[in-house]
Amino acid sequence: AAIAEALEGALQRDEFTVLYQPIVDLASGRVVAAEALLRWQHPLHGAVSPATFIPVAERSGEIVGIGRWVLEQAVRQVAAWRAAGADLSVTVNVSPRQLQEPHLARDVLAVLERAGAPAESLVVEVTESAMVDEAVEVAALRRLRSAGVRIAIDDFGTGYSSLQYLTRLPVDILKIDRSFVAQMDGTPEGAAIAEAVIRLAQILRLTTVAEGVETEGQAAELLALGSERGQGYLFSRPVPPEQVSALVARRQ
Ligand code: G
Ligand code: G
Ligand code: NA
Ligand code: MN
Repeated sequence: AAIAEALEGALQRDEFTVLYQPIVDLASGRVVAAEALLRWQHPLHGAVSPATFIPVAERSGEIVGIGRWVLEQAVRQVAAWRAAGADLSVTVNVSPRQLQEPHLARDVLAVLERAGAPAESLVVEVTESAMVDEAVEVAALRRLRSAGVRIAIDDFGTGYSSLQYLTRLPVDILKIDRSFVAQMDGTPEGAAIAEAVIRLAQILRLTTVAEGVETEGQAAELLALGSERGQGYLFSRPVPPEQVSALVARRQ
């Protein structure tokens, strides 16, 4: 209840910021994208994790306004990176509540147009466990995708009906949940799930992003298994946008 009250007006009081976690091409080490991750600094509660406040904002409906703000920030940021010569895309987490907004796809495309960013520079990330799989949500994703926005399934493999989602949702990217990456230990058993997801993605012609990559060993094993992309503390924590530019410059 304290969180719900503190959330009211947090956007207007300018308490949110967006950090970006680089996503790298595992073969070359180059930064190819960045995931926008929301941060909330409350004057009394201090830093509150999105894992805590996003579910609250979902229930109150405030996620719609907050999510829209994140999207605008991220799209303007990717336009700025591209104008500065960095060929990056940006990934934005979108909650089911947002997908149920009647004009979401139209609004997203308007934001892209105003910022002068191509639809191809945006990836919308949805969490399978949170998807209600309602016709409305699937229709919103289809509209976005037909305009050129790519769709990623976050935390793939942790939901109760992952494989079913693949047949129903328009998808471009599977993000391998970090729990499966953490299990990789150089043995076939440890890598079994990551390997199975990568194979599945290859057959379906989807891109994989391995999350939570923390060691060189994991990065090498993922690359050997055929995962194109990785994200995790090995490469970078979530950082302010200037630091993403610095990482891009360093790896070129
Ligand atoms: O940034 P961190 O790893 O603490 O994120 C915790 C959780 O919050 C993750 O599941 C992440 O996807 C989610 N999250 C972070 N930023 C956003 C956002 O802008 N919108 C939504 N819906 N979820 C977010
Ligand atoms: O649910 P989602 O996958 O979007 O969660 C992203 C969260 O994972 C963020 O809170 C981010 O800070 C965290 N994260 C990002 N990289 C790593 C990593 O390499 N290891 C661990 N343990 N957490 C990570
Ligand atoms: Na995410
Ligand atoms: Mn994720």
